[in-house]
Amino acid sequence: MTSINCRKLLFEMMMIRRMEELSLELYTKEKIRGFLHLYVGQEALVTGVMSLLRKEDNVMATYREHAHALLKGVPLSSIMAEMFGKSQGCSKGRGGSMHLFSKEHRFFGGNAIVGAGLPQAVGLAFASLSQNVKRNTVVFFGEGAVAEGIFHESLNLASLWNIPVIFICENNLYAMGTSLERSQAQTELTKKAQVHNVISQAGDGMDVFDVIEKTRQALSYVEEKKKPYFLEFKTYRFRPHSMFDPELYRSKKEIESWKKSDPILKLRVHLLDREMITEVEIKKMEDDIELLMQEAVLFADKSPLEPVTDLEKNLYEDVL
Ligand SMILES: Cc1ncc(C[n+]2csc(CCOP(=O)(O)OP(=O)(O)O)c2C)c(N)n1
Repeated sequence: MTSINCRKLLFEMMMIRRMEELSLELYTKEKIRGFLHLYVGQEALVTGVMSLLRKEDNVMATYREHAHALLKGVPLSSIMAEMFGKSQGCSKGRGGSMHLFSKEHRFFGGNAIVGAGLPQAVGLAFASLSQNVKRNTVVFFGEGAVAEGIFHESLNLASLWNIPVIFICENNLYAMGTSLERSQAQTELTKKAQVHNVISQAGDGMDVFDVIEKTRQALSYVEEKKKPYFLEFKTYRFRPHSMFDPELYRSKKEIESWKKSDPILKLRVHLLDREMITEVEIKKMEDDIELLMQEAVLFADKSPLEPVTDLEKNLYEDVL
């Protein structure tokens, strides 16, 4: 693990956590409206994967995607402005929290439709192949999407046509209020990929080092064999599904027990124990993050709303 920049990982995970908690605060102040899904608890997953991706790679995610956009390089200020519904948002204020998008950063959404990113990722990877452009395509989705037909259609086609996509299932155990066991007869999700002859592996999404290790293996396989790969990372969201969720489907005890595996806490302890960082340095990181957050909020606040006369603009765009 020598080549891993652990301090950067910690900084990014702490930044995601703060961005999400701040978004919640801004939601209660009615600065952010509409839907809002937080990634609190799942930070190690996206951070580990994205630490291995390059600028030119394609990434797609779900509506729980603020962190994915951020680590793909979309500026925090334009993410915040998007959540505020402002014209300087990365989707020009038209998408909100669930529809972050940036062609420039090759972050292709953000999508409210469960499973919608999968076939689009297959298409993007196919386009890269056809254009002979060397880039990876990675799509993140929840275990809820694995129950859908579109999951099977996407994996089947990618396998049949040798399309190199990395499918990453963020298995946080619940699709809204429905647990995996209540909705799926086969809960070993890697088996669902295997029926399409897609090589698959499961990992610990609460452990950033395990995520990196498994993703590294997936990347080298996909790059060498030009075939798809399925990764399932088990994780847990510490917050409700969205802003409207009384959480009747899980107990406080269960949530508290998962919090013992808090990925940020784990990484902090790992680094402190090995004297790879000090408490003072961590505090400095927190202060730096706070500054970045305040700057982004200021930017979003000042950003104008789109004038109504622009309503017919930007309906179509050439993304490739
Ligand atoms: C095609 C479709 N069906 C149903 C919904 C309603 N819905 C929104 S979120 C969600 C749960 C999805 O859970 P999962 O895929 O596990 O992702 P998570 O929210 O846990 O990250 C559902 C069913 C939807 N948005 N799209």
